Amino acid sequence: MVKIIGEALPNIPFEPRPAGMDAPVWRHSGNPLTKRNPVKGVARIFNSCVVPWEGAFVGVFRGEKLNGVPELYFGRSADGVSWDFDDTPIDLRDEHGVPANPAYSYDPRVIRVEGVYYGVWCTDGGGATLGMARTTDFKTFTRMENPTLPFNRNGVLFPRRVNGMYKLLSRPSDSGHTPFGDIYISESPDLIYWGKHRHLMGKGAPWWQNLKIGAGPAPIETTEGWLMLFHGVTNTCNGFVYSMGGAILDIVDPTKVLYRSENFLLTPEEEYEERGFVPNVVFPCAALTDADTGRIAIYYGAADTYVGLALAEVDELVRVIKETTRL
Ligand code: BMA
Repeated sequence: MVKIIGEALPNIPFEPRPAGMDAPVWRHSGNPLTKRNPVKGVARIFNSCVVPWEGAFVGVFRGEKLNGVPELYFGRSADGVSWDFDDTPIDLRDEHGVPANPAYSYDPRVIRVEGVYYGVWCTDGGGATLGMARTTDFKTFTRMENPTLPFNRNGVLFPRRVNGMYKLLSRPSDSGHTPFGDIYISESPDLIYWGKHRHLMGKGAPWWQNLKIGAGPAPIETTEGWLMLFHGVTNTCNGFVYSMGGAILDIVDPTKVLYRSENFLLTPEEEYEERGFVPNVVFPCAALTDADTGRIAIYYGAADTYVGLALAEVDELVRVIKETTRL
């Protein structure tokens, strides 16, 4: 039986798999969790990140304003399903309290490492690159050094140091809609200086991920290794299609990919995933886990318009990834 190594989260938002369905990942009945125009001045909220906080949940959300520019908005929820959002973007400050708000911000990933919550997101650094900030109270957010040069996206920190080093997944890209992309892994002793960059995983042969891939939620520590959910993209005559896949990385040396699912685990099938600002997108960014039950709740962006919630159980998810592995 595969187990999650981590904390219990008895109030994880979860529903059992619908009767008659055999896929390893299913959707929450409350989907989509957000509607269009969710906040005054914000047209769409999607590709967002949720963490447990003081018995409830908070999140950092990608909010696309009426001028089309994305910014990060703070949200809170008692149950992880119904959300209240601030109506102004998060105000980032530097170490001296001076405003440090970039021109745009999107696709945040937030994870707690040793008691501090770190956010990594895509932002302007003279071109699209990764930004990083930290908070311990979700009231003040301190901007840190950008961990990468342009062009880079899909930055994801591991939830703990491995062999004493912080680990970061990223996806070098270009200044546009990037018709290529593999996942890399880097390490740092201090979250400032990054090195030992390694190619982790290339785009896959199976067609759903044959254009590019990018990391999703922070890797989940399990008894079989790091469970890494990611997005894979294919191109069609009508544009890109984004699906979710899964891989398992070695727990001691996460530069080693042990297993990788040949098949997608989630692909656009519901109307809110197939129709929206960008059709045919499921884009996972966060996962809540309950170590006691093995339950996993995956927050994903749907059609660049809504927040969706997908559910899974670790034992079955890892079994399916292993059984369908094609490296
Ligand atoms: C990617 C990113 C994501 C977005 C996706 C689909 O390149 O920009 O934010 O969800 O495209 O449009």
